[in-house]
Formats: sequence, structure tokens, C-alpha cells
Amino acid sequence: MPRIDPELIDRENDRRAADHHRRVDHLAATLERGRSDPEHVISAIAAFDVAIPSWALGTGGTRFGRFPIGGEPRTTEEKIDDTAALHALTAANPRISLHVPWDDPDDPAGLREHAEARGIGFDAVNSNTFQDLPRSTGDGAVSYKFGSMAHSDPAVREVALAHNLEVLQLGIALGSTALTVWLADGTNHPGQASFRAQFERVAACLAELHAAMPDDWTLLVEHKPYEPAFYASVNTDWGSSLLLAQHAGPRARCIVDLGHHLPNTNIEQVVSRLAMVERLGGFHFNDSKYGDDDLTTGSIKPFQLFLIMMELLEAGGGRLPDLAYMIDQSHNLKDPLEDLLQSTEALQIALAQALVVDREALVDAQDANDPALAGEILMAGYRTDVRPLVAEARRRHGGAIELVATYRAAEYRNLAIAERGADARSTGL
Ligand SMILES: [Mn+2]
Repeated sequence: MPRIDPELIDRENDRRAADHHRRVDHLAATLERGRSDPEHVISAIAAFDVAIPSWALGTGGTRFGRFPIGGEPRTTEEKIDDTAALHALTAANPRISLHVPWDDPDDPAGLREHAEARGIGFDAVNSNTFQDLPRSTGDGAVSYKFGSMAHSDPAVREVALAHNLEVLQLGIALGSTALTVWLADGTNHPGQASFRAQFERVAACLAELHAAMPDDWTLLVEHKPYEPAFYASVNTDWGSSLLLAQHAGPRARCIVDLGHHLPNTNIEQVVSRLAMVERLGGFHFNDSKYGDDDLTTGSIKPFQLFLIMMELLEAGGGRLPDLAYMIDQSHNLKDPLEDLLQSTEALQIALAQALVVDREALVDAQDANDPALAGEILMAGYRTDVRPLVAEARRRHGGAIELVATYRAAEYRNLAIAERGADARSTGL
């Protein structure tokens, strides 16, 4: 099994220690001259973690093609091994999120043991009712071609509900506490179906699913304006998502996928609204330039990510609320593990930037109707190079000061290719 040796991380950290500590001390002194406590920032970064999606550990693809990288995880067990490698480096990826039936474990207890032995737990489980696969549509008697929970045929809706209940049972066996419904329902043509009838069918189905959940579980709904439904998605925007969650029940909440908004949507404001009514369930982190939801978190709009962290800290009274934080990306060019390392670090950086903002001074400037001063205070946080504190938070928990360089020094990809083969292909997007 390929793994990241903690001693290798120590050696790599030792090589960088002198320079690293100089940078940490300098930044800490700068922050202390302001009103920030560097130790508070370090412990808040260390407390943050983000789940790894099982489907993003192999290369993704577009309709134009897919270019596998070699050594991709062939089984869910191997996906867990890759997650453990990421967690060893970041100290921030202790859970994996499975997607059924791309992951279809026949021995959940054995899988749970495999994960526990590597210090990995299970995040939200995800259902799939947008592909006709034996595990989701059964023997082929029904099809999701025209929808699942929104389908006009009650037999299809029943199969979709049954699949979700099966995923729920699997999640219970694995120790997960959340189910995310991947709802692709909608229409591609005006007049194809009634907006209202489709919405009401989905709402009814989600309410049934909610009623079947154990008390400590959360049902997560995720909106997406288009794709695969290119005319009208049933759960098209945060308003629709909120209505569905409210209808489903008190333990239903909304996922905000950063790539699932129409251009120029003020996502940080969406976050604020959903948090205000206590229906913000979590995130699928990624980034996008145009209409995709695949690019490295924080690689295109790092300022937006920072502003989202600002809203989360406000919602949590200065701390991050306890939500389902997950990365949801497709890695077409980079080594998927390197992309996930960069995404995890981008989240840690955005959070640290938000943490060093002088929030009391910001509120005073807001109350004094002084937008220039408010901007000065906000940008002082955003423009602080917080990377030394982020690296220090990782180092103190056994992680790497430099993520990608340490990953490369470990030659993890070569080890994975040697064990799994150059043509090993992962299931997923
Ligand atoms: Mn998503």
C-alpha cells in the first residue's frame, strides 16, 4: 500500500524549519502589533477540516476526453488509502465522502475497519439517481432518463427513494451522519414538464426520505442552475433549495456548491441568508471561471472564498460553524492528489485571512457608515500573507510545511503506479 511516511514529513519539515520559523515569528509579531492573536489563528486553522470526495481521487474528464494519470485508486479501499495520504500531509482531511454506486461496498463493516485503521472516517454519503446503473435503477425496468424524484411515473420515484434509503443504510453502517441527494432532475425543453408538478414531487420524496433518517442525521440538498437539465433544473437556485429543505423537515439543509451559481451571483450573500435561517448545511468547494464546477478551490476567485469565510465566521460568532465542508472538483490535468492538497490549503489560507480581520473595528466602521475605513480593515486581512501560520498549524499536527513539495518528495504517485498499475482507472466523474 502506498503511504506517506511521517518520518519523511519530519525530514522535509526539518529542512525548511529555520526559514519557516523566521517567517512565523515575523508574522506573529506583526499580528500582535495589530489586534490579532496568532495562536488563536493557528488553533482555528488546526480545528478546520474538509472532506475528500471519493470521485475526485482519480482523473476526471470532459466530453472531449479523459487522460488518466496512472496509479488511480481501483477500489474504495484504495480511495481511503489516498485520503489517508492527503490527511498525513494536511492534517485537515480526516474524512472521505462516498458516492453510491461509484462506490458500492459489499462489506461495509470491513470497509469501516479499513478506514479506521488509517484514521479516516466517513463524511456525507451521496446517492446517484441520474444514471441507470444496476445498483440505482435495478434490473432496467425503470429509467432516470426523464428524471428520478421528479418523474411523472410513481414507479420511478419509488425506485429513486428506495436507492436513497439504501444509501442511508450504508451510511449508517459506515458511521456517517449525512446524506446528500444529487438531484439532476429538470427539463431540457420548454413545455417538457410542469415546473410545479416536478417540484412538488421532489418535495414529497425528500420529505419521505427525511422521515426515514435517524435523529442525528442531516439531509443535504444541493442546487444547480443547469446541467444536465439545460432548460430548467428542479433545484435551480438557493431559493428553490431552501424551499425544498423547509418542506423536507427540520434536519434538511442546503449545500452551497461554489460552482453552482449563475455568473456574478453574490455567493457570500447566499451563505449569509442560508445561515441566517439555519438552513446552511455545508459546502462543495471548487472554483470556476465560466460555468463549470471543477477548478481548484481558490484558484480563480480567492477573494470570494475569503468573503465566504468572513460570512461563516459572522454566522458562527467568530468561529466556523459545524457544517459539512467538502471539496467537489474534477481534476483533468493535475495529479488529483496535488489538486486536493492545493484546494485544502486554499481553504486554510482563506480562513486564516478572515480570522486576522479586526472584526470589532469592522463593525464600528459599518455602524459609522464609513465604507472607506471598512474597506481598509477588510483588505488588511485579505492582503496579509498568512501562509506561515497555516503551515505552522499543519506542522504542529504532524502535517507538512510545504504540501506539494513534500508529496512529490514522497514519490507517492510512483508508488501508487508501481502497486496499482499505470492503467489503473478510478470510478467517478
Ligand atoms: Mn457538488
